[in-house]
Amino acid sequence: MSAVVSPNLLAEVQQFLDGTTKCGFVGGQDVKSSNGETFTTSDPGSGAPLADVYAMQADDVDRAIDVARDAFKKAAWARLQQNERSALLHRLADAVEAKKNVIAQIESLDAGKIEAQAQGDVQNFVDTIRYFADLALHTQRRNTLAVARHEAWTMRQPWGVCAFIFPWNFPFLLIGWGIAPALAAGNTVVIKPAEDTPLSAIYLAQLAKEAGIPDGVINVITGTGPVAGAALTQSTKIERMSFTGSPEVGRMVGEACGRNLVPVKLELGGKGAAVLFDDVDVAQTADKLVGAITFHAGQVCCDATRWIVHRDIYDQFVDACVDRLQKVKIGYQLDGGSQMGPVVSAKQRERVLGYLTKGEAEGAQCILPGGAAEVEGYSGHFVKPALMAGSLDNIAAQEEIFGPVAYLSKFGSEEEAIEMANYTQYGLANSVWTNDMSRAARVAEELSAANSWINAHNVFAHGVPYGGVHKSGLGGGVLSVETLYDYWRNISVVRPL
Ligand code: TXE
Repeated sequence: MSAVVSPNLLAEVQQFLDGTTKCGFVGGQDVKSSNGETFTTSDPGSGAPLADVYAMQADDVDRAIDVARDAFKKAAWARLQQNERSALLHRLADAVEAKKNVIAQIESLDAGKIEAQAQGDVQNFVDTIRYFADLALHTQRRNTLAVARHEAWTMRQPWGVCAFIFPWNFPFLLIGWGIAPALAAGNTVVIKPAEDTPLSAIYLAQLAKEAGIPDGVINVITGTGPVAGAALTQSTKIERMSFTGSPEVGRMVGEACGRNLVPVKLELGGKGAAVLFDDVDVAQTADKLVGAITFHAGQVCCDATRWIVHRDIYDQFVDACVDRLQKVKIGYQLDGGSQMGPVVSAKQRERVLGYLTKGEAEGAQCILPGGAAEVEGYSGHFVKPALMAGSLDNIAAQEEIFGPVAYLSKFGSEEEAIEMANYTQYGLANSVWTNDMSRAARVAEELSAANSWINAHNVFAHGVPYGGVHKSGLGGGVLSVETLYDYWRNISVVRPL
């Protein structure tokens, strides 16, 4: 049903979009919703509808979980030799890599992401699948313990059905971060993509079948949060839950899982700080931080959204940032040359603009006022970058805005900088900027979050754990060997000799 018209559209993407109403994918088959309800996903850059998608109901979700349970129990997935399972995951990675441009364009259209950035996301998905496939292959699943006059051993076994609820900012990449360890460990998965961005998940499920992943191992249920998402979180038949999204919904997910004693991983928002000391190269630091805050229009949970700057370089830094932010080329996500695309939806744009108004009403100075942006030929949800300054008690300094908005404050001493950076309920990621490496290490370790970068922001590597604490989440994070262990349960057996 797509109404998108772009000279850059790939024929295969057009074909995918031209099909009939998009289905969920359960047990290796397309599935419609039991009551026929659908929703429409649209292109944030043009406002054009992309596809109608079936909105799964509670009974659909229940069936999908049953299918995933059957696949876990009956099908060979959990009982495959690890080398066979890892080989199949590599085939999935190969299949995704072969369709990288197609998936990236679907993602770009659905999420409003600059196409080159979406290609990076798809590559990251591929790398994540390969990382966990290899890690599982080389990780001992049985340890023998020394117990006096007894033989004892501990085995790691997959849990069963693992449920995943994903947001709209990195729809495809986050699926990879989520399901790769679960699948490598031998679990089956039920995925609920965000209603704003369901298309790359649907495409993936079909591709996984073609790559030889057994039916029922990867299932996708499309639908709304309050119906399909809630049904998934309330199920007593899932063994683990992983949620990425807002703290508000995260609390509800945690409560529902707590009632059923289902282990839960929550990856929530952030309000990261970048602390800039007076010895930094101001121009270079401004380049990097402006690049980070405008990347995917600031819809990145680990962004540095509070820039805490030494008073001696404050004015110089502000000038450098204003200059760069004004030059950012806002444009349609598939047009080469665009540096910043739209935000995901009209609702998200309202949210971003609302924080600018509320922040100003509470006394923040709007150094760059931001606001809605016009892009010729497109009626999408574009916003201009904004720069605010003032008290860290301001709503714009305390709440996650999820747009291209940075909030500036000044500090004098190192202690003051640490205190200011830690003045938040969130605890996801911060960065320290200085050429003094002892100070950098000292401050990085004092910042109250799970991740600190030095002279960089938003750098990820497979094997380096990533995840939030406090209001940013719980459950151990992603991307590391510990994540793989999360998807195995331990069984200890002891017998007398
Ligand atoms: O997120 P929601 P929204 C933050 C960001 C953003 C704000 C609101 O600040 O502006 O949240 O975004 C599903 N039971 N982040 O409203 O609602 C929903 O369908 C079960 C940060 O879009 O949390 C989607 O799949 N599931 C974040 C997913 O939850 C429910 C990324 C996320 O949607 C549900 C996204 C329910 N009752 C937003 N209600 C990050 N950490 O990166 C909704 N969902």
